[in-house]
Amino acid sequence: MATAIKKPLTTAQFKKKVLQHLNFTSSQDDLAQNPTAVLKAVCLTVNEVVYEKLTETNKYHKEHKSRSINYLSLEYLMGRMLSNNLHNLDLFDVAQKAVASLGFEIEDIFEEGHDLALGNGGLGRLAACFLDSLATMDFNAVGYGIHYEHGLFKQQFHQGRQIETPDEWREYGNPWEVCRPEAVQYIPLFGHVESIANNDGSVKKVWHSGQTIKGVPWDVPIVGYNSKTVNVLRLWESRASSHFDWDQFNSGAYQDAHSAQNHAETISKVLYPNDETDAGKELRFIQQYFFCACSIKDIIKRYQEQFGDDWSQFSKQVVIQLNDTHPTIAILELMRTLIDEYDFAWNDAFAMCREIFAYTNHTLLPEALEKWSVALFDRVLPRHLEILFSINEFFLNEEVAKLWPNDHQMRGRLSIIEEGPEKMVRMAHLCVVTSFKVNGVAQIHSDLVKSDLFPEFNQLYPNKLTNVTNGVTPRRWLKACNPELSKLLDSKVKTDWAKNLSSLSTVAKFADDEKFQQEFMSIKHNNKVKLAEEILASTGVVVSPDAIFDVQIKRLHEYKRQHLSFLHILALYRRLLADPDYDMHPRVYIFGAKAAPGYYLAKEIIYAINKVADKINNDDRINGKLKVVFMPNYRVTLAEKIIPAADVSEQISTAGKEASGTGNMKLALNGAVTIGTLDGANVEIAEEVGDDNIFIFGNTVDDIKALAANGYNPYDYYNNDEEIKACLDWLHTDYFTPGKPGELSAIAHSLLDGGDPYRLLADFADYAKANTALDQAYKDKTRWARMAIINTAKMGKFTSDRSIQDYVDNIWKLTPMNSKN
Ligand code: NBY
Repeated sequence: MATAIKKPLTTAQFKKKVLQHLNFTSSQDDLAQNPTAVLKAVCLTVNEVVYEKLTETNKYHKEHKSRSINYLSLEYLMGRMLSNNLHNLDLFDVAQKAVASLGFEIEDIFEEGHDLALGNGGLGRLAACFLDSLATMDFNAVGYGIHYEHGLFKQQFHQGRQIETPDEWREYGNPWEVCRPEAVQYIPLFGHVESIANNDGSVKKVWHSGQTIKGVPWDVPIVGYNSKTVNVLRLWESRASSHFDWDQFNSGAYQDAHSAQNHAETISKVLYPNDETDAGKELRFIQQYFFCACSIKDIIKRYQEQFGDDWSQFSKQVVIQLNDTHPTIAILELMRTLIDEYDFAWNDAFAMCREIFAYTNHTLLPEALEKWSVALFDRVLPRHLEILFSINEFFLNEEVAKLWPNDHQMRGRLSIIEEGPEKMVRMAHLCVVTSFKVNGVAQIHSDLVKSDLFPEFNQLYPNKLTNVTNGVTPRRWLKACNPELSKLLDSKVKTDWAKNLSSLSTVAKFADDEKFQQEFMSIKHNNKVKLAEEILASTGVVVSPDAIFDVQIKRLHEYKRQHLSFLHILALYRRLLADPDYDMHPRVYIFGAKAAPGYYLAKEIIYAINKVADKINNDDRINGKLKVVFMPNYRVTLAEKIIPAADVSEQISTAGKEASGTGNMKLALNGAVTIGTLDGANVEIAEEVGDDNIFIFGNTVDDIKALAANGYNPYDYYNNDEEIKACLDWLHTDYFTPGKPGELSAIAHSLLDGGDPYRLLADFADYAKANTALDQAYKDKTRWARMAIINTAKMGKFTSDRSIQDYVDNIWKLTPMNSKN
């Protein structure tokens, strides 16, 4: 380690502080009974170090007038914070010893912590990884988000069906966050716009709002790994602007006085649980605006504290990254503020916005591309709508018309407003028009953004569309979650691989070293033993750590094709029933996935997997060769347990549908071998590990396009493949749902009469073949060990530090702390 930061506390000092907090902050005397109190005391102890570093970080950036990146995201999937913060501050062993001397195992203390689950899936977790990298690399960054009272719902299974219960992550407080009343903001909503004529003939617009909401910021510190930085994640909570209407109260309308408060507080109450569909609900729109307005006001306030009314430095000081289109209203809010509150000319305000905003696209799925009705805009944000129209007018008349004169079709296609029975605002178009850079999240995805999603925009703005391949933080996703493997890597790699992940490539030279292979695979085995215990505890199913642990963990969605794996499991089961000696290494299929509560087929897929699992796991005829478990309540903390124990990583989306994937990176980093399609970041993973160390199968993006062009008919596969036919027919029987035939029919129906929109049947045979090859490879222990080691060794590209460096070099143009010239 080149420049290790000094350990901030000794074990004795740490223990003393923990005891002080137990005594004076929590008034706890009976320690042994109360691991929760110990957790809190440990967090408060860590906070003493964290807040001191935060103050230093702020001081440095003020003095040096550092340009800042402001990351706007409706979602942050942070998971638990303690273990990560201890690792990043190099206090892990200190805390472990201190806690042990109080009679506790540090892991048991971690188990008391709640996940901060303020996100749905990949997009929210990416934001969390990026914050970790930004702090680790000493960049001046603020994450802005919403302080949801309830994060993503908790999932239970009742007789195989998903049941959602509310997430109460801060029912008893969150030790990491601090409220910042001094930075409260007031946000206007509704009302009307008045036009006032100025003496010079121009018109001044005044927005008379109908309601004001208070935004209260909560700061969560983000601790860099072995760095000088602690940044903040600032989360906005909505409150009624005046807590109580005393006039109403005094006139006897007690209930009404409360209702305004309830209405205001509803805004930050709950995270919308849809991962790939636009909810289209008014409350969601207000959430987005509330959060954007608070964040823009805060960014301006921070700027003005340093530069006062001099706007000349604003775009040099500030860059804003929009994490998908969800925070797009921030663009309109900045325009409105500059024009209406600071008297900017329209052109100057627009030019400024075009220097400040950049947008990341995370999906090509049409149902995920956000649209809001013009009518809703008009009711909630009348002034913003006017500004939006003015941007559209400029765009169509000054830019579209120049390149495509008199082309009405083109105007209609590119317009920010979609005409139709109900006029809609295309949020992505507003983003592309106003941002200076637009990026996709893996090379193949960014290429498709250019060629299929926004080809005309790419013509109009030739250098705007670009790629930044996603990454994951190796601190959480290797160092903290897989301590044994980390130690082994420490022994072989001289530099600090957690900060320089490419240095792991040196372990590739041990890929054929018998001793190293043994050490590597015995760590995997130990991790599998631990996961097997967890599986038994959460599902009641006994699994053998000698079996292949085959993992598919991600949100449940048809395009991710959990049901392709499910269909293949049925096929394997059928082969085993036909021939109990069927040659296959025992395999445990491990699923983890939440379905959006309103997504019918996703929930049917969960049910079907659970029902088939019940049958298979209790069938003595197949000699335990096949097991299937669906672990409930998949979340960051569960991922941290599953990933180190995975042998196989299932990344089997329909080519062209998964923008990137990030679980694929985490699993490969921990030595799992991917079976996957040429989709998202799988393509780049294959490039890094080489064809011998990954199982690629299925139709490519071009093949998938050709299938559609030739008139895709799923019945062709059904009628010509006896195995497909038998498995689909099986679903209509009561074999898996005794006495209730047809309970699993929905899947078969969607694949046949539903047209198989995600082309499962077209990929089935090749998937089955790849699985056979995988099975053969696993049986050769040396070969498999080599593959697993190469996967870990070659993941250097996929650290989120590299993603952040790409953003910094190509989009944000930041300078880190202490590297000023
Ligand atoms: O973003 C995911 C992509 O599917 C995945 O391929 C990629 O690796 C990851 C990070 O770039 N997208 C995702 O997680 N999206 C959402 O969670 C999401 C949430 C809300 C809405 C849409 C998508 N929404 O419309 O409200």
